Formats: sequence, structure tokens, C-alpha cells
Amino acid sequence: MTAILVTVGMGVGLLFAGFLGGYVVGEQTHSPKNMMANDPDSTTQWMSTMMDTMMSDPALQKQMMNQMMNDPKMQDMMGMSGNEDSKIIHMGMNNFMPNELGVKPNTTITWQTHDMEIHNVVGIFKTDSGNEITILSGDIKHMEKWSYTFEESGVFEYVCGYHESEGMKGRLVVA
Ligand SMILES: [Cu+2]
Repeated sequence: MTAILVTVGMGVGLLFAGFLGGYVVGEQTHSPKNMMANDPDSTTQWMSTMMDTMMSDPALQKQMMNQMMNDPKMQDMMGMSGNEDSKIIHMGMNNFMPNELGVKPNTTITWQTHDMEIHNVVGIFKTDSGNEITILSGDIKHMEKWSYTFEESGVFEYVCGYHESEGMKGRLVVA
């Protein structure tokens, strides 16, 4: 259900990415490009199968999401990468997307919730100069945003306090 509530934009991006890249379930590799060339009708069937498979397997959803969202090319394609001094990290499906990101000092990161869950950002920013800065966003509800500017270089490892046990965690490297 949660997956269905992910925004249309992300859904389209996901579909597009899966479509271009193909995906692997079990031992089978599905290659839509080949299918498209050989049998356009079966492409619709393939897409539908892909979506059904993903929707019914949360672990697979998360794995695919992370793979795609951590890819800089995909971030550019989806307009997620922002400009030099601001980046967006999306929250949905109990996942930070991207969940690994490298930025320059003085970058403002905006976290935005896309599903109906409440998420937050909780962690300690360990700066290269030896400071440990506790960062607590508070609740970030559906379509709400919260921003923080990372002025110094360092590493910020964080979780969503509500969904940490489901693996909702992220890592930001400022360098
Ligand atoms: Cu959460």
C-alpha cells in the first residue's frame, strides 16, 4: 500500500529506470529492449509483471530503489540532484532516496516525505574538525520538507526514528 502512495513522478521514474535497465528476478534476467524490438505487445505484459513483482516484495522494492536512487545519472534524470548547493533526499517506502550521498560543504539538504507515513531525520554529524552535532528534524509528514545546511566537511549517519528497525537509514558525506 505504501508503495502505491509514492508520488507519481517517482513512480514514473522508477518504471522508466526499470524499463531501461531491465531487472533480475531469481535466475532470470528480463530485457525490455529486446522484448520491445521482438514483440511490442509483450512489453506491456512485461511492465505489468515487473510492477506486480515489485509491489508484492518490499525487500525487492527497497533494493531496486536504492540501486537507482544512488545512481547520479538517475538523480540527474529525475531532477533530484538539485544544484551545487542544494540537494533533495526523498522519503518513502521506509527508505531514504538516495540513502547515500556525497556533497560539498555549505550544501543545504532538504528531506521530503512522499508517502503517508511520518518520517524524521535523526543522527549525529561528525565534522572533520572534531565536532559532533546532533541533528533532529522533528516529524516530517506527507509532502512536508525539512532542510539543514551542512557547512563543514564531515560525515552524517542518520536514521528515521520511526522506521530504523525497517532499515530506514542514510549516510551523507560532506567533503
Ligand atoms: Cu520513517
